[in-house]
Amino acid sequence: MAKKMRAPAERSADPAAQQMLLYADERGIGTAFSRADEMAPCPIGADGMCCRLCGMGPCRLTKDGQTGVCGATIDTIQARNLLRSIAAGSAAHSDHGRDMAFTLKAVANGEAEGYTIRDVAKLRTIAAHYDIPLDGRSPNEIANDLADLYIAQFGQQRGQVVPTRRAPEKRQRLWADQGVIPRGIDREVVESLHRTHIGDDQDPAHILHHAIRTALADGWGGSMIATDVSDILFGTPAPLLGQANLGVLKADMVNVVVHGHEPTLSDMIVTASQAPDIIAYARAAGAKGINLAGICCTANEILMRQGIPAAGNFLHQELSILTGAVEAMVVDVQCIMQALVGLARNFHTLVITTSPKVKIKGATHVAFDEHKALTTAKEILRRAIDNYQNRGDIHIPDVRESLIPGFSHEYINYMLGGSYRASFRPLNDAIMSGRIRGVAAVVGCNNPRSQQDYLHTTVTRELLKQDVLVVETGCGAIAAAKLGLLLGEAGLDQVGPGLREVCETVGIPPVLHMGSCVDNTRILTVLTQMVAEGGLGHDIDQIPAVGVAPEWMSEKALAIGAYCVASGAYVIFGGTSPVSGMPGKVTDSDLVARYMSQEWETLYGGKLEFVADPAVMVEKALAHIDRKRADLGLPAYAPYRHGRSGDARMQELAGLPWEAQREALYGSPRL
Ligand code: SF4
Ligand code: MSK
Repeated sequence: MAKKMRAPAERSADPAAQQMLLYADERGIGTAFSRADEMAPCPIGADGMCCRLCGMGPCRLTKDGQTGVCGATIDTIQARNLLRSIAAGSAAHSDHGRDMAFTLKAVANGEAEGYTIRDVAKLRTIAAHYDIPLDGRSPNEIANDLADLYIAQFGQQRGQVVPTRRAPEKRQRLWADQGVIPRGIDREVVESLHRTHIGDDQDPAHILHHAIRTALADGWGGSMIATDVSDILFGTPAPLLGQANLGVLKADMVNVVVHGHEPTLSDMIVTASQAPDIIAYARAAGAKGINLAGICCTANEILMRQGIPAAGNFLHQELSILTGAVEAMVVDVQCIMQALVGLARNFHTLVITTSPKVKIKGATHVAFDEHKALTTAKEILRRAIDNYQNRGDIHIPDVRESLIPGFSHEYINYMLGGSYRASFRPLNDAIMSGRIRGVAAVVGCNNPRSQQDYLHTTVTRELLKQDVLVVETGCGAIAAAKLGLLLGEAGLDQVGPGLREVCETVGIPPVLHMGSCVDNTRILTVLTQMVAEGGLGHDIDQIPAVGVAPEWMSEKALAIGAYCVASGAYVIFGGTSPVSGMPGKVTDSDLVARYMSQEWETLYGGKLEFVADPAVMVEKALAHIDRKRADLGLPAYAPYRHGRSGDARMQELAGLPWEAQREALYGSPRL
């Protein structure tokens, strides 16, 4: 039977992507979208019913009561597979955090060419959490101690990974009671691999218990370390104006796209691109200069700190090369498709790998070493400039959107109260009064098996209409940016009346871009600060909040989902469930899914569910928010009570006579 190939509009909701997919089809060039159409996912693997952990298998369990050759049951296999994925995701995030900590150590000791500590205030705040002495010490001395402490968290064998101490006290006690406080980041990941080896842990509940501990080692460990150190070295983000989508590429400049996750090299490429010798070199090659753009979470890192435009999210990596206008795609770690190399052969693009951990056959490798970062960054740019003369026809879609990224938790705190009374009080008050119904984090990847960006933006738009404040990270944030939801006023006509009042009063967009996927830890910090502010309970699970990852695809997403659950959040994933177990066909295969929904809620107050339909995602999210409001004794959501102040109200009144305005505002024509 012929495979159904989707039309461009079915593959992506993004008009720039649609143009490029049409162009790819015309030229007969494959992309992740066409490969997804051509290759149906294996239903047994997709539903988590395949085990390939030993040479007696692989075992495929597709009948009731069937076991693997070793006797493993379907629920054991699903729990083991899930734990392995969470371990891999945690390892990826946390190894990124480790590298950041080593860079901080090198900077503190004057061994990292071109880097400095840009945010001394954040360094001191973070160091103070751990009682590192501050008085009379230089930033480098403090940073050296913090780097040592953070590096030690990875190999630590006993005790408590230190960032977990920043969680609400009640949550820490709960973790201690459950025995899930991570001891050391590497230890939990290694134990995950040990437990899932043939013939080890075979009690699904016990396996999932360690999934929580491993995920906590990521969220309140490796990822939090990555975010902390990135802010200390490269600056804590604050709002600025940026642009997103393929239209940020420039026809008359050398286009260099940075892709991956770590800000270390990309930040230095930004610096190198502004060096007079590099600009002169580009001009000598006939270009007007160098134009940098980002893809995926590297894009988020340099967009929110330096305003470097984002060429797109995960599924834009191939599309940017298809423009023919990219001289070099420079990648570091995670979410980099091997297909880039083959695709680039159709054009002139150099694919340059830089991490000692990531090489791709056929790509150019320029090893990045933070001790001579500026030198490496300039070498990469010179190679890109040399490649400009090889450019052929170009096809850049004239599609780009403006956005305001950079809402770190520090900035949210500041924006709500100003320099002298920075506080989460106004946010808590707005939730308590019902102006803001609740908060949703709409985060995560793209997945070519669904229409790119559609689920992200549909869920976001629907929640905004229901007065839910939305925070976003990762590729979801770029999806919202590309479709124009991250620009203050531009998005306000799409939001409910109470949320609109708050956004107008504070001067914020209704969707806050909070960074890369590693920066989901910023959301944990915001939730912790909301608890500390008071009025919304004593722990994260009491806050009217949800997390949604509508287009997830990476193992990191599963780790994020699990640490959010362990922190008390209701998390909804879209797409397919890796533990669904062929519903209706194998009746004994839903134990793990039920455990993650029901038992995790009993144990941690959070739960993880997989929901394919965006309308149901929104319905479930709102039901959860309303239940949490009721549990707190807050007034039920009643949108008609709001929207009578702010800019909208002023515009309404502007057309009325003076006395009528006074009467409407103060109940009397005279004061
Ligand atoms: Fe099959 Fe058991 Fe080996 Fe898995 S561990 S492949 S279920 S024999
Ligand atoms: S890059 S993990 S596709 S968010 Fe962080 Fe995007 Fe998901 Fe990769």
